[in-house]
Amino acid sequence: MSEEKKVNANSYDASQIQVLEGLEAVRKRPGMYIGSTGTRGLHHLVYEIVDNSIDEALAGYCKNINVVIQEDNSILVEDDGRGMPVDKHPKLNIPAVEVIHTVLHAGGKFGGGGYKVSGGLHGVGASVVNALSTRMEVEVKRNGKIYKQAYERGKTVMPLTEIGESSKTGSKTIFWPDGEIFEDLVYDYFTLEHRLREMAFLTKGIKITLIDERGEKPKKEVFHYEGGLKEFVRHINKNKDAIHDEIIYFDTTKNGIEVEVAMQFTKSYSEMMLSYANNINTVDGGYHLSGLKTALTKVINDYARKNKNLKEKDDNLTGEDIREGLTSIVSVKITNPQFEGQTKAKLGNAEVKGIVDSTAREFIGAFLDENPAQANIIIDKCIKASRAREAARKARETIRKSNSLETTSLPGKLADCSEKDPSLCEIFLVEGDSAGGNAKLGRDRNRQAILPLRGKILNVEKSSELKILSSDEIKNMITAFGCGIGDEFDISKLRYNKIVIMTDADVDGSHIRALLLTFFYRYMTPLIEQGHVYAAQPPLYQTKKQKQTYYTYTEREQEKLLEELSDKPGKAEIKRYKGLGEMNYDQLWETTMDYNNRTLIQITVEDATAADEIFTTLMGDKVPPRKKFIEENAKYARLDV
Ligand code: 0RA
Repeated sequence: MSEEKKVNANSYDASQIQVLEGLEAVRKRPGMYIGSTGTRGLHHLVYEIVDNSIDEALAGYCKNINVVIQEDNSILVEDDGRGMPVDKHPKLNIPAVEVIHTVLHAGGKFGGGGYKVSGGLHGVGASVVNALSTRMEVEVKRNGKIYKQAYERGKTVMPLTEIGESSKTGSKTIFWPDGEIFEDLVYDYFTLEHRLREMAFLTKGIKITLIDERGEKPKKEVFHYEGGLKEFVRHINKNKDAIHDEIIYFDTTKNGIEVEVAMQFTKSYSEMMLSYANNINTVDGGYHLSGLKTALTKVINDYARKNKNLKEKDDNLTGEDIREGLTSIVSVKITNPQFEGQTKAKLGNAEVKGIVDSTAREFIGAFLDENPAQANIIIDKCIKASRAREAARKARETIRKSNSLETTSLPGKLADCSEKDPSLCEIFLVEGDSAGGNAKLGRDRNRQAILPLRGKILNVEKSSELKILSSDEIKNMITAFGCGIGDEFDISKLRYNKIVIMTDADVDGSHIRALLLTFFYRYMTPLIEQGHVYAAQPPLYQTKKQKQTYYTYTEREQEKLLEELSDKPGKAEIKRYKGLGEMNYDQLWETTMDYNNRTLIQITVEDATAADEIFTTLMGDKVPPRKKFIEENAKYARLDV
């Protein structure tokens, strides 16, 4: 046995065995560490590694991070930080870089200094990524040298070795996710692009380069924002109409807590408030977000009173009135973040509220005082929103009264089902009267209701609540579902367990679907959150050969089918469906509605930013981006949400 192996053998003491057991635990229950073994978990591996480089940037040592999706779907992450430490860990007697990659929860235990502010949803570190990869290679440039180490499924297979010299410093990691763990090993460029861009917005000045080496033409994008959140708000608002030019912005530190805020008001009717704690998107908000809301409501009302936009007799503007059309982002960095709630996506540090509140009051107040013209435009919008909300409240009241007066007043166009237990019922929202007619004939009358929708439904992104409430198509849906709308929405009254959107598999169909989803997302949020909304998948092709009929739902399925059928004699008759209306009622039932054969896609709101981005790209005030989006995405058979 070589000298080196002996040393390794000696260090295989109790603590080493614990190490291996630790990583074994990760492989046994990967979901506990990275959330899932699906696509999300697969992408999470990248964020874990990039987070470590972001930490090095936050500590002030790293300016550039490169992320490469390599041809074989392995991932390379490289930074120009100090390089991971290579000195021996005093107790474990192995190099620090090896500890980082083989000991669970070793992150941040070395060297002291600086605090770990970054971190993915789980913040589990490089050792978990290592455990879930068939192979991982790490290179460190430090002390004038280049070191390398390699691991397989978490176990060290190459001791730390000097492989060259360099005057630079930095760290490079390559990993190959394990097919025994993950259901799918293919990385999605747009998912990585989205998260890396977000990370760059949140880390002012960092330059993150994403390269995709798969495919014939390598793709490359650089995310570099000196303006931080200010540029993030501009990015989100690029397809909205802002009502003032300058973005309200500040970045300050108080009591060791860094607070960065950016906001801009737009003509949109919805609000978009993002919040982050240590670069983690706190989708359920928390004390940073409530601090900002409190400050904003107070500052705007104070200003409106001081400037007599609000008279003495007038009520204060509500937070909702003020936030209509607002895009805002708050990001805090704190030493001991407490993440609460079921999804650990709510910031629970109470001390943050007062700090965000006081800093935001000071800065937003100063902005209004220094920019009276912009301030007036903003206050004016808030007052208009307040009046519109009052009018909408009255309209809602009228709808509610008319509903309760005649409880049987279901819309005339609705073909309801006979079953009374909502958990067994479904409603199909069908594009067009002819497809609606076929769906009525083909359905299971007992459990399936049909509501035909005529043409385009109202674009809720561009319409006031009052206008929305006076649209017939929308009123029909509200009455059919039975839950009301907006703040008064009551999911316990839902009359159907599944709401199935059934549109043509073309651009118009996906537009109508997007309009419906926008409406549900804005006004009936729990419907989507609780998974009641589905999209039907009508077939793209019907293929007949030798008296057999086949239906396929994607281009790829059709290609496969034709390949399989090519062995058989005879000619295949192929029909491409342009719309639901081309199918007979029995075909519609068989391919799209029959519980046993159909595929329904459940709609979830996985990422509010991405959804809003798509909704506003599709629905926003400016037309050209929308056209471009539809053209780019029309070729994908999948849902564009
Ligand atoms: C010096 C000391 C510490 C970490 C690093 C450098 C470092 C780690 C990584 C991970 C990816 N890139 C990196 N670049 C530098 C230890 C700091 C601590 O544990 O608090």
